[in-house]
Amino acid sequence: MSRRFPKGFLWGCATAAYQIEGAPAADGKGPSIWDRYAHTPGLMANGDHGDIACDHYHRFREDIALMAHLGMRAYRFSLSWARILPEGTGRINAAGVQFYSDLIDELLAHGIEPMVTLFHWDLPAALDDKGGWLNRDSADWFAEYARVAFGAYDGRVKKWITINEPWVVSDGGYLRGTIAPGHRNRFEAPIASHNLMRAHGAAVKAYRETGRHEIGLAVNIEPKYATSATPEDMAAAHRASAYMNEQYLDPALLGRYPLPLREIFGPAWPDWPEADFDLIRQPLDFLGINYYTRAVVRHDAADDLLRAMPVRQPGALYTETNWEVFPQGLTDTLLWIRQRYGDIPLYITENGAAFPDPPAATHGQVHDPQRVDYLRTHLLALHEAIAKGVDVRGYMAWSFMDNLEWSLGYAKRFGLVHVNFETQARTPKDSARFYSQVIASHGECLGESPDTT
Ligand code: PNW
Repeated sequence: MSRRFPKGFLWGCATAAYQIEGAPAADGKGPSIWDRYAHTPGLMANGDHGDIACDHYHRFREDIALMAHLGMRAYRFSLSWARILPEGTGRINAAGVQFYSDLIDELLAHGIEPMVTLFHWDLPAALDDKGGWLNRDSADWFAEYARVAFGAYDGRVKKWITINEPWVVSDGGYLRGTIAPGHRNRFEAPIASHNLMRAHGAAVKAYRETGRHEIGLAVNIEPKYATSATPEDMAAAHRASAYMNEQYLDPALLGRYPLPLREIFGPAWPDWPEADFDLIRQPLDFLGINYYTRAVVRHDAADDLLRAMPVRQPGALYTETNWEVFPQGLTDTLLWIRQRYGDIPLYITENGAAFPDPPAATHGQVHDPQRVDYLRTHLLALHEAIAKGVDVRGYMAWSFMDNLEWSLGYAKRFGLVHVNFETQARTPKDSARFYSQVIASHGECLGESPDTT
């Protein structure tokens, strides 16, 4: 069977500002909640922080040259809101606007299409001081920032993403406290989610006033399978999916929340103004899907939010972040999206894995056979969904290079390119070379590899 991908399929890789840039106060940048969180003792693995990270702020030209050398056709990155608006609203920082302008020009000069995420978690600290995503005004703040970005870059940027993974922001940032701003409050989580979705809607609405290209939302989707066919386990899987997946896609695409959320949050579930759903549900040009893993769950009352517990799969391969490698979940996810939400153009905006790499590169090589295998099997799974008619238009590998894996620090390496964080040396791993071949052959070379799906 031919593994050729559709004509015009966009091959690329992805990063996010706080994970790679460093330079947290350069050229007038304001602090973000990640600058604060990472400098709060005890919150980050190994005391890591993003002050230097991959020093991409100063090395973006070399990084883009390397992307071009590897054959990337697209690059998904995020803007740091506080570089552009140091206080989140109001005063525009020209030097911050210029940085991304230069970055975009450099990409275009190398024939690489920019895909820009407006918000990948680094909220300006000044806005957190006003309640952050718990404040209903956050939708207006975000629309104001989005307008500045559209005004500066639309035309050169043809693919925009409003928000990356609202679930992770709400669950990690407001419910479990595992990422910034580090709250642990069941009453806050649905409010943060709701305002993130209102902000998404407000930015899309703003884009329609002036925007000339495409805008969408990026969600993390993790299909939930029941460990048995008992009604209890099936209901547990249903709740888990409503919480992680439908909580965001339903309001964005159907204009309502899935029913199980009321049961999950109980008294912490607010009554939302009906008009909010008109704002949230905006016609989208595409949807970005971040896929890493699945979960198999069983009913368990010990989990007091979802009454669903993940069950470890014997014999399965797990990554360094403890995620099961399950390529078929990508096919299932894409088919499920079409079935539940209808035909909408899709991009895989993230997919990848952390594996322990051998220490860098004495002979300029980093062998990462597990990541090569992860990529190959997931690309085959993606191809299968496309062959079944799902409209997937591109694939962005996570990540271009090793970077700050948020509170897990630098030890979890997702990069196609190895980064030595002492010397800042970049070394393409075997997976980068493999991906180059995939791109060059338009997927054809996947058919020649041992088919392990
Ligand atoms: C994504 N989950 O985060 C982010 O968009 C990236 O910035 C991050 O580096 C990457 O995945 C790898 O972790 C996620 O628990 C974090 O399901 C957590 C989950 C999913 C995605």
